[in-house]
Amino acid sequence: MSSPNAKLNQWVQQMAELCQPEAVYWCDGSAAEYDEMCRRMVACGTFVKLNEAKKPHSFLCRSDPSDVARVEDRTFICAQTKEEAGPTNNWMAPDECKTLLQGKFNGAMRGRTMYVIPFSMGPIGSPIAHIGIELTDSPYVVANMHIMTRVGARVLEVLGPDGEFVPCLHSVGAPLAPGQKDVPWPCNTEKYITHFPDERLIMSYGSGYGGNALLGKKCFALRIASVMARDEGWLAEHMLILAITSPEGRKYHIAAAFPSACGKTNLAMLIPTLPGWQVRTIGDDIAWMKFGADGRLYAINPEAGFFGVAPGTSYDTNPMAMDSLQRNSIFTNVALTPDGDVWWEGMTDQPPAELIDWKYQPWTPDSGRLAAHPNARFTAPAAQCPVIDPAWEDPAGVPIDAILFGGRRASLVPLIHQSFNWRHGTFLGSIMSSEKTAAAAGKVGEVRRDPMAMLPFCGYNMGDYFQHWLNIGERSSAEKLPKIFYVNWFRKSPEGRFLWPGYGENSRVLAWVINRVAGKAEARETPIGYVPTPEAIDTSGLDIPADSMKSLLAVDPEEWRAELPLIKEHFEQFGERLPAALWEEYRALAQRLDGAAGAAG
Ligand code: O2Y
Ligand code: MN
Repeated sequence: MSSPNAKLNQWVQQMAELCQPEAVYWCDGSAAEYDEMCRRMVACGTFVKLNEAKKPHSFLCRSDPSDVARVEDRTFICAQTKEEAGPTNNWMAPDECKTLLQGKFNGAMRGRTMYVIPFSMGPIGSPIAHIGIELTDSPYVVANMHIMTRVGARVLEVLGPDGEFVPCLHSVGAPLAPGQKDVPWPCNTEKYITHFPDERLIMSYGSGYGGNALLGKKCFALRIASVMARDEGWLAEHMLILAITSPEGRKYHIAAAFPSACGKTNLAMLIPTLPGWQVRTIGDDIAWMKFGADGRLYAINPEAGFFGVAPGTSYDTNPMAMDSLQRNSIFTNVALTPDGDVWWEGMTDQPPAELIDWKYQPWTPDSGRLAAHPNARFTAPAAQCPVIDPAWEDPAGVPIDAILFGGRRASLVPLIHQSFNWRHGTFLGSIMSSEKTAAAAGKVGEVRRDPMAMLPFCGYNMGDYFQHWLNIGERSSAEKLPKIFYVNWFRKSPEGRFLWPGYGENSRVLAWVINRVAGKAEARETPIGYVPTPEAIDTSGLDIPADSMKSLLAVDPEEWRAELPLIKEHFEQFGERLPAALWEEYRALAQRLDGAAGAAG
């Protein structure tokens, strides 16, 4: 088979000549094709079919223990100059990288099939969506792309004879010699996850896992799409999208960016405890936002599934995620129960008495090691989420009313504050920070800046990215642009106790956000932005002492003044590329803090 698109056919042919697969197969996206991929993977030991009565039509997959997560140190932005990639990205000169990868991909697919996956990021044909073509030698990638994106013949129809697509070349880098027996998880010790922003091209070699291999996700939908968005005047962001309906029946939409370990998936699927409010999920990880004719920003979730972290997900923490993954799902690097179901740390209070762990070893609670890998994942169709919004596949997208930034800070940052305007909101996003948890590499409690949660995902210089955010704010009027907020669910008392209960109670904070958007909620002006008055957050039915509310919403000018040198140091890494407007915001904050300290003293 080939496509009606000559450029695509030529590229596939060239890549097949380079990679020398045994066969080339064009994916049609059908259920039969998905089943065939799974059948092949069961046959070669990559997949274990789970008990049909427990997890219908679902599979367990164990990766090679060396190939378990995104490899940021092997991820490169191959812009023309290092300056264009910026200080937060690894850079390789495009010609040097191409020459190197030419060598790696030469014969890389020998003995394997090259699968051609036409996929749409976003509802097929949506004006906000874009098309990619992934060439891969991994049936695991094909199966996961079936769930995570819209795959198949319809995509080629929309692409037509001269439509644009993002070429995504992927190989696990493990060619098979004639007669050589395959391993369940082929991969290479050398890995290259490379992006060519000028050509809008992705080449990934050596890993079969997650964001390294499912190239529609981080590589396309964030790194390459952020470059497209800069050039075309839209936003490609690492944000969940949710719909929230007020007791009066008005529907609003929120996009929110958080660094890892801040409960992003939980917020996307939140069950409000506040009576009368309803939350529905549109996306849990990525938002593409383009301006509508009315000057508002409209968002789509470019993905069709969830690639969620399994450990910690339970019927207590996220029942909607648990319901989403009960069937038609793939589980990677979790443990297997004796009755053919899956288990991971945090799923139940008591672990099962015995398991087969993610490395295929017998496991008991006394084993002294984890049964599931901390980055174990479930791949589940978004359509299976019981609270998926009816408009989640609307090709027109949903109008965004509010953008939330956030992070995990034990002190300093109040539960919620609102920016003075778009420019100040951009400043808040640019200084986003989070304290490391035990799950992250590095010292626990250390503050890491992660602007807009895009640090590993911005495909160009982040200084220019901030300027792009400022430019977006110039493209419409204040009343049509989303209002920008900053949230911190993780503030602690001096004794180290979380002050805010979190989970469903976060709906109380979302209600304040929406009431601010509607011009109905009280706030006081502080040096860092508008902070709710303690009464403005509905805590009825909650046992939160008034003192705790005061602490949650406190803004301590002295503490903030101590943060200024850290913000300055963060900004200085971008040199001349840091927009002057953000330095102005920095100085304005410093002045307001001086004023507040003066007034207090
Ligand atoms: O380890 C991986 O490859 C998965 S990374 C990932 C997956 C889903 C959502 N977000 C992320 C992320 O790293 O932000
Ligand atoms: Mn993510």
